Amino acid sequence: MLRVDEVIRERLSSRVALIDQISHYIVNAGGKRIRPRLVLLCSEALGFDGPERFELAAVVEFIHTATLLHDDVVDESALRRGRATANAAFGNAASVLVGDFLYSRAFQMMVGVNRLRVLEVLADATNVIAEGEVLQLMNMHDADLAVRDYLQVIRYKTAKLFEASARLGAVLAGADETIEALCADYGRSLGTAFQLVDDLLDYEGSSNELGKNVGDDLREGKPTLPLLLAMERAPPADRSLIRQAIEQGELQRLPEVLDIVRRTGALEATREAARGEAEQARAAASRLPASPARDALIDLCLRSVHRSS
Ligand code: GRG
Repeated sequence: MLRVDEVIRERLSSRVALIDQISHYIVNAGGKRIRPRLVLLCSEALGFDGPERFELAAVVEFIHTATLLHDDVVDESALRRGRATANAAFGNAASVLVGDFLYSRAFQMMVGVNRLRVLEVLADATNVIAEGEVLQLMNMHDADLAVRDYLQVIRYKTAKLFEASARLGAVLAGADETIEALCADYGRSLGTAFQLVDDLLDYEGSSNELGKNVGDDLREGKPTLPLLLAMERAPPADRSLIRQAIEQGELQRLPEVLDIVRRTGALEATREAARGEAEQARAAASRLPASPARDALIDLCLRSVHRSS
């Protein structure tokens, strides 16, 4: 991971001062670097130790960071990784454009790896991520959203990059189709668990620990699983309060919404759904050849469910 950080820093450079400033601003704020970890662990679990793994690990982190820059503009978010978002600090236009820089730099780097399958995996993944964001936009303020439609959004917008990261480890190692599919299944389930917990933490976490503002999803009228489950379980008066909060994106009612979400057990049920996905990820990883890297992949399943940031 230290080498991945070096590659990230080397490849961030640009002749354009504002690009350097903003890209370093967001990358220096840290981030958990989970997606690059998946590239390294899957390739290592399958016996690959070439330098391309560091390059592709940096590629997926660049794509992730580009999506965050764009997402914070779309969501009008003010806090990310414990500091002002790039849009709050530098404005929307600069954030979108530096996101474009990171995204296109990622494609320059993956072309350098010179493997058509790598390009195919990442071109498909980024396209699906964008579809996920547009689907989510269409679902905004929809209090009648079906749980399966919510799940489709999170598989597209978040799990797809986890899936691609794990799959790339297998592609680099020249693994057969079955092993590649196992890695992809692992990444998809882990990413789904990860986003379920992300949505849970928006109601349960603390802004300090999370590094982003709690209640952002409600402010936007985003119908996530904690709200959908609370509506299924709540008595009619509470149900219409949540419906109104989703339809109008009301943050003033956050304390009441939080109370209902907690009382109905919707948070625990969301964590249970995450646990189910993490268990599927664990089952996929446990079919890979035994190694310390495989054990680390399994360990990530537990951590994804119990994380607080
Ligand atoms: C540029 C391909 C492209 C698409 C733009 C805006 C957009 C379309 C996609 C946004 C997708 C998105 C932000 C999904 C949420 C993913 C998520 C859970 C982010 C938080 O990830 P962490 O917790 O963040 O890994 P850190 O800060 O740890 O890196």
